[in-house]
Amino acid sequence: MKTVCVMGLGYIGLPTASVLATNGYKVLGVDVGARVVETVNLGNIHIEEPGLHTVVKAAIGSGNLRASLQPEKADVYFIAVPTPLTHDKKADMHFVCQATEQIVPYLEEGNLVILESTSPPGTCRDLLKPILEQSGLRVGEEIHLAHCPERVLPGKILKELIENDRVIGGYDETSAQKAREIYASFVEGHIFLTDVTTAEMVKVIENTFRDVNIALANEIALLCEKLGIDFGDVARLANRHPRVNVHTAGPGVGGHCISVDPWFLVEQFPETARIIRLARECNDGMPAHVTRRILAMLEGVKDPKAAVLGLAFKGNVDDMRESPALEVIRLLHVEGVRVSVHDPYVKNSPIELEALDACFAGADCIALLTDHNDYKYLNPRQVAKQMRKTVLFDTRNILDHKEWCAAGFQVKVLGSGR
Ligand code: SAJ
Repeated sequence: MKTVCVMGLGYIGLPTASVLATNGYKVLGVDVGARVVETVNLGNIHIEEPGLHTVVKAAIGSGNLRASLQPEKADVYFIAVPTPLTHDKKADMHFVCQATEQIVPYLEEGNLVILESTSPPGTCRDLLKPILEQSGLRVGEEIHLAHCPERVLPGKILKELIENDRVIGGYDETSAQKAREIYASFVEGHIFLTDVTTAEMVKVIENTFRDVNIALANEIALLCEKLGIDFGDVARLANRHPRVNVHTAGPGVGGHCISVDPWFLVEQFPETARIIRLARECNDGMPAHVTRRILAMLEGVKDPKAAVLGLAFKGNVDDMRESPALEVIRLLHVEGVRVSVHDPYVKNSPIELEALDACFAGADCIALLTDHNDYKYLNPRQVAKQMRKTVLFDTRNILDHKEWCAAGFQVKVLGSGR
């Protein structure tokens, strides 16, 4: 098992392909984007992720990693393509199907196919197996199939790829054992073997668990606003209990995972997955709440302008997929507010981004929507000079509010009724 083909060179596929290549495997990375293939072949990266450029450069330099638009024969195939939602909140499996269909002509007896993409429980058994068997080879007999869901946190991908425990679901025992062999070459965490459907459910549940907990935090934040108290104090003090872990409230849940995966269960089991649906709706409602609070701050202002800090879905990453900031900006536009947006990380944004000075110039309020570290180093006195009205709305509760108050700002915090 020495040659590997990784389908998809995104946030998961590219780090996985590079780490495999630096661990002695001959790896071909396949992507549908010609620009992605070209960039990787030059040893460069098309996504922002700490440490990734160094590993890709080393992998390409060693000759063990190449990128191409087409797959080739290999011992092991990884499928690491997106599983987004359709507009009606159903799992869109067409990238997974396409990537699987693409490898069918190259399959040979003894090959192993590993699905890394987060997928609805039942995907390997009901969707992948029939496609793979178009090769004439039987899954579980002549070819092997496993699900090993990725678990890495954007911003810490390389560390977590190596250090996190992994769950491997095998279509059968041999598939699981073969998949373990390849992961054991670079994973330092524990590796747990189970069946494919359990592994699929484990992954979806991990993200659902987080979504439900964030929804609870957001609901508590709304209650605190009504009570005229501070969510930050409530969460900090409640978390002194040994079995309580209130999560962080914020403007909503973004990214390609947590805001997506719980819907897979709602789609499959609409009658049963009730808490899961409610949590999704609660988190999806946060941008509208944030917008209402911004509008209240701008009430009475003629031709108001809001300075939005952060477009990415969370701090210190360039990823704006499903970012709550996008929805807040859209809603503010609908209400006739002029919006000026800054983000130090995001590239190729469909929304025009501005430099900090242009963003603050003549603004009537600042809405901090993403917890990028850069924003902690802003000088509130300098910022105040540029603005028309000095109001700050910190939806992530990350700034030094005393300092901003001292610079003349009226400071509002999400989850605080004070
Ligand atoms: N967020 C909150 N409050 C919190 C935690 C997060 O509002 O207490 C928000 C963030 O601002 C962000 C969103 O939730 O908008 C999601 O961010 P995240 O850091 O929780 O997670 P992701 O989407 O970057 O990565 C998650 C991780 N899953 C879990 O922690 C269970 C990661 O391990 C997965 O590999 C990844 O999803 C994935 O690809 O599935």
